[in-house]
Order: sequence, then C-alpha cells, then structure tokens
Amino acid sequence: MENIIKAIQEATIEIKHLIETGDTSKSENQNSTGDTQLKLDIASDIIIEKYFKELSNVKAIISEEQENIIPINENGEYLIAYDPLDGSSLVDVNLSVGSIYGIYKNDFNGKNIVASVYVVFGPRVELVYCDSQTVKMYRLQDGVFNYIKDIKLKKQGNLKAPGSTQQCWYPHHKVMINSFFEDGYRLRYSGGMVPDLHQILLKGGGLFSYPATSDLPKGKLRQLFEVFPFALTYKCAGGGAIDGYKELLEIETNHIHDTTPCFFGSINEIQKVLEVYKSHA
Ligand code: P6P
Repeated sequence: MENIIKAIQEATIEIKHLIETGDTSKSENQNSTGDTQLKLDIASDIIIEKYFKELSNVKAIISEEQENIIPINENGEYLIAYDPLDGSSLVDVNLSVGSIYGIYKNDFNGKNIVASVYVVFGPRVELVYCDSQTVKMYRLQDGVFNYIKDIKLKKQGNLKAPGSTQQCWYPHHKVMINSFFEDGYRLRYSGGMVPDLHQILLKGGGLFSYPATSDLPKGKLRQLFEVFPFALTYKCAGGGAIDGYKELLEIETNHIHDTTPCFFGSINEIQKVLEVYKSHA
C-alpha cells in the first residue's frame, strides 16, 4: 500500500502545478457520465495513470474520466478507482477542488474497499488517508507531505451541505433539510464534494447530502470513485454514510460508473436521515 500512497503524493504535486498553470477550458470530449470534460480533467487523469501503471501490486484501475477498466498487472493485489479532479469546473472561479481514490481488493464493490485517499487542492494542499482503521491528515509543505493529525467526528455538528437542485427535492427531503436549518445548522456548500466533506470532517461534524431527486433518481455522485471512498472515511472517523435507508458500503455495484444517493455525517444527523427516510419508504 505504501507505494500506492507515494504514487498519489507524486501525482498530487504534478496536479497542483497543473491547476496553477493549466488551461481550464472545456475539451471536445464527454466522460462516461455525460459530463463535458475540462482539459484539466484529462490532463490530471493522464498524470495519475502514468504513476499507477508502474505499480506491480495493482491489478487494475478505473477512472471517472475513462469508460473502461484499465488492466495493470494480472498478479496485482489491489484495484484502484479514482476521480482525478472532482469539481474541476470550480478551478476557474478559484475555489477548492480535489482528487478521490478508492482502493479495493478482489472486486470493485463497496464491501471490498480497504482504503481511501482524498486530496484537497485549496489554499493549502492536504491529503487524507483512511486505512479502514484511522483517518490521518497530511499537509504538503515545501514538497513534503507532513503528518498533521488524526481526524475524528463528534456525535453531532452544526454544518449542513445540501447538494443537488432544490426544485427537484422530494417533499420529505425538503422538510428534513429545512428542519436542520431551523435547528440552527449553518449552510456550507461550495459545489465541490471534496472541500465540502473535508470541512465537515475538520469542523467536527454535520451532514452532507446528495439525495435521490426527481431529475436524478439514482443520485449524481459515483459509487466507486466518489461515494465509497468517503463512506469509508466518514465511518472510520466515527460518523455514518448511508443512501437514506442502508449503509453505502453494502450497495452492490452493477456498472463501474453507477451512482447512488448519499448522506455523510455525524452519527446523530445520520440517525435523523434514517428516521425521516424510513418513515417515507
Ligand atoms: P450540484 C462536482 O461536479 C460534483 O460531482 C461534486 O463534487 C459535487 O458535490 C456535486 O457535483 C455538486 O453537484 O448538483 O450540487 O452542483
């Protein structure tokens, strides 16, 4: 695993430079989910694949930016699913973006995830690594990733990140979100999954939601390279991660680009989501 983390660190340093100097315009291409790819998306993906192709303990990789599984080494122990530059459209308004990595064994499925990494490209570059036991944060300083601290969620927080198009929310979801704000929760939503989830983790707690909606009944966020890595991270930090009814990591993935509704947060907030959603099942 150490060689995978090292590869991610080296790719991160190159992607940081790309963000600072690269072309933020749109390419002529779309990814598998139909999103128009930015040149940054493609360039970041090329950087990461370059490093992962050198890893003898990796069997295959999948990228949000590529349709198919990319075989690496048939005897490799690990499988990696990654989103090279999530929220890349925020770069040209100078907001934080991130990379997300899910590390799996045997098969690309929630129950087979063994580690996760995410990187926040913000005022500072921070890397958070979850090995299924602890959640450790590192900061890039003078070219070196220095350990900063372990991350733990409180049982309850006060931040709310309400994703998706509000006019497409189902009524019970809308009532639930409003009730958090009536309870004094503070709105914290940038449209970047990585910084939005990083903020809740570092500020001790709250709730991030990207639910099923009338326009996206299966949600928007991708299971293997966005949702499952953060589900592992939030659970290891002492929080919860559900689709409204069950654990996200229990979801069966049928296609590598499948999406799912998702809620990540402190235990008390996740319990409230379960109560509301189960009463509307
Ligand atoms: P919306 C970015 O495009 C992304 O995939 C995630 O980073 C983010 O959480 C979500 O989409 C934002 O979607 O519909 O709220 O703008």
